[in-house]
Amino acid sequence: MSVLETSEVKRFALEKGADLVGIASVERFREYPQDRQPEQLLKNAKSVIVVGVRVLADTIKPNLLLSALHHITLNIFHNQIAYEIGRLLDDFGYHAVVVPHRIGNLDPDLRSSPDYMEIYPRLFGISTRHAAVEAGLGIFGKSRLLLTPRFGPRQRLAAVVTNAELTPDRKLTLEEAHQLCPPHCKACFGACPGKALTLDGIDWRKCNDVIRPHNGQYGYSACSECMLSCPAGLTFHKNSINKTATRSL
Ligand code: B12
Ligand code: SF4
Ligand code: SF4
Repeated sequence: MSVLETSEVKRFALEKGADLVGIASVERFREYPQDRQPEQLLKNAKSVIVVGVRVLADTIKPNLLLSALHHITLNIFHNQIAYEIGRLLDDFGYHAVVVPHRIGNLDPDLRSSPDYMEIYPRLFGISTRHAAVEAGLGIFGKSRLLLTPRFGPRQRLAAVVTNAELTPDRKLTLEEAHQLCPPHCKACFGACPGKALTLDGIDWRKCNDVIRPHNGQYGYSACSECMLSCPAGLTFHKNSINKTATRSL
């Protein structure tokens, strides 16, 4: 098996269109619930590669249909980038499990079931937001979205779990986390139409009550107020942190 360098994987992901790429070692998931560890997807997993593609805020603003279609477009795009990375790993003789995001709607009965919030996330094996934090791409905002220095919460994510031993990225520090989501900020709380966001975290059921009807009406979860209202990432400039994993300006 020929060796695939970490820098080559990253360059490949950026060339395929990723705006963000980061790498976590599986050791970083040791404290996670057993069923949320990468080994659940690939027994001899060593690394998790996370890719992000930017949300264009102006496109999700005008109405819910444009917003839903934009989110679907990004899901297709990051799924394809993750698949391409899986193919590259396969060419080099490694194993790869691609963790994409859904394009179509799920069964509406499942979506309305009281167990939906427990069943649905588990279908994906790992949480790509958590993986992105472990891969040094950003932090959890009070909105529970991934915030990155360049895009704030305005990106969507896919991941690849692999047995290739890649060099993990540095995680963001607490100080960097406070810069991104300052303790005094609560902008997303007031913007959320479902009143789902508080200092206690997010009430997923309240959020789902807002976005569930969008799936039937517009083809996808369309509400994005927590993304639009967040000031993080709006003042990013070239010399900001973590730029090596970011598509060049
Ligand atoms: C399920 C899901 C939802 C559910 C939420 C239900 C839920 N319980 O998570 C619903 C439908 C409500 C939802 C809503 C939205 N979602 Co969504 N969703 C997902 C999905 C598929 C899985 C998330 C997941 O695993 N949740 C389960 C767990 C991890 O949730 P948790 O509360 O964070 O974790 C708890 C426990 O599991 C445990 N735990 C978990 N890990 C660990 C680790 C340790 C160490 C410990 C001790 C404990 C622990 O502790 C936590 C606290 O109780 C991801 C894609 C993916 N594969 O990851 C997208 C994803 C998170 N969604 C996304 C988006 C954008 C949205 C929406 C804006 C809707 C839209 N227009 O697309 C809203 C935003 C809501 C918000 N403010 O976060 C993006 C987020 C991008 C970003 N910048 O962060 C993702 C990553 C999809 C993507 N393609 O990019 N989503
Ligand atoms: S997607 Fe909408 S309802 Fe859900 S947390 Fe964000 S702003 Fe609130
Ligand atoms: S709007 Fe403010 S509180 Fe909410 S995630 Fe963004 S920076 Fe944090």
